[in-house]
Amino acid sequence: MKIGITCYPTYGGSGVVATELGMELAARGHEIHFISYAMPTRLNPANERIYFHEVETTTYPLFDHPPYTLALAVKMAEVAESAPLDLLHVHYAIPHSVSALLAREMSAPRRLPFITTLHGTDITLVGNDRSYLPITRFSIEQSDGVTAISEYLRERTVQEFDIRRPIEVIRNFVNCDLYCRPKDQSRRNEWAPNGEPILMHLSNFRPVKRITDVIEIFALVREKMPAKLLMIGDGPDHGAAEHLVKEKKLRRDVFFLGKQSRIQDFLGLADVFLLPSDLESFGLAALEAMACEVPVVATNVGGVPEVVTHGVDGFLVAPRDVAGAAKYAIEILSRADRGREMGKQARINARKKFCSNDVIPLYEAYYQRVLDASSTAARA
Ligand code: GMT
Repeated sequence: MKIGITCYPTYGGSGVVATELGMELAARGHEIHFISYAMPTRLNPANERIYFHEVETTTYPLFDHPPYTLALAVKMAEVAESAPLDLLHVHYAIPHSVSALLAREMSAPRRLPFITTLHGTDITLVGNDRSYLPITRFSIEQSDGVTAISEYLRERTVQEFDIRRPIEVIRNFVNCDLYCRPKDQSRRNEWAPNGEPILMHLSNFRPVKRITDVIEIFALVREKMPAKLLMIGDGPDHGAAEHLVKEKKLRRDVFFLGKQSRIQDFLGLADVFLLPSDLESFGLAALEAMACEVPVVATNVGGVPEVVTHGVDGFLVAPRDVAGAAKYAIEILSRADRGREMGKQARINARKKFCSNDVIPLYEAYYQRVLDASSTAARA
């Protein structure tokens, strides 16, 4: 198939999923055309079946904000014609789904079905905002196919947007060949030269991620034992987190590593992964950590319980329960094996339920169903 994929190219879960999906599909022989305003962070365009089409917005003195949604729609229609594409797959409803809808209409009578994958705040925060809700609902209803990355997100979309059309749950995935624990752990010495346990967090440091809670949790762990914390990513709450680190006199123990493109090189060095978000419709970072045999301490919110099983491959606490999260992190790190058994179980569960080898064929089958339905509708 020839598939156009649109996503946010920035450091965020939906862009990561879209990029990994495109690369997995290309490896399986499909031709993938990424259409966005910048190259997605994790995209390796070396693969000969991967193309990147940059959307450029023209400014004009009349515009305070260049109309990206329209420029994207035009680029989608152009690529669809020249490639030519079989379908478009957009990640994160706003505004990608609206652009795809325009591109489909512009491409008529040529068929250009589009699939919208819902990821999280496109439904739970932004899409829910009164100014966006009607158009988000409209573009979901108008999509030729809609998928959600967890059962939680599917249910929430149906309830809050009163969606009548079916939404397919295709969960996020991880490539367990790439994401695994390195046998050689010597790189830990860079941050933990005396064999201290390493706690880790990875996100885009937005308020919903509660990264100051990560620091608070670590501070409580640090009161009980020597330990180090690696913070991967960047975003609006970085400053607040650094400030807290100084206030708590933890500067020697907390390392901000910034945005990393090969996070698989870091995750497998951790002993515990912390994800204390106020909301996660899935929690991709937790899954990637699990594949690297890292037990997760996370909040019991949204789709996280579909990923982490409390007491088996990690622990779940109520949102903002910093003391509870610290207690579980200490419990894991105080075990004789420092949580290795739980980490191994985490990888087993990640492979069993979320392996890319099993999930990518679900997308392929779904694409085929949407294409079949679209050609049947065209014949009718
Ligand atoms: O909603 C967001 O935070 C944005 C989105 C993204 O683009 O980064 O993240 C969501 O999608 C991820 C990938 O499917 C999920 O793993 C995250 O749980 C989800 N984030 C939230 O629901 C807060």
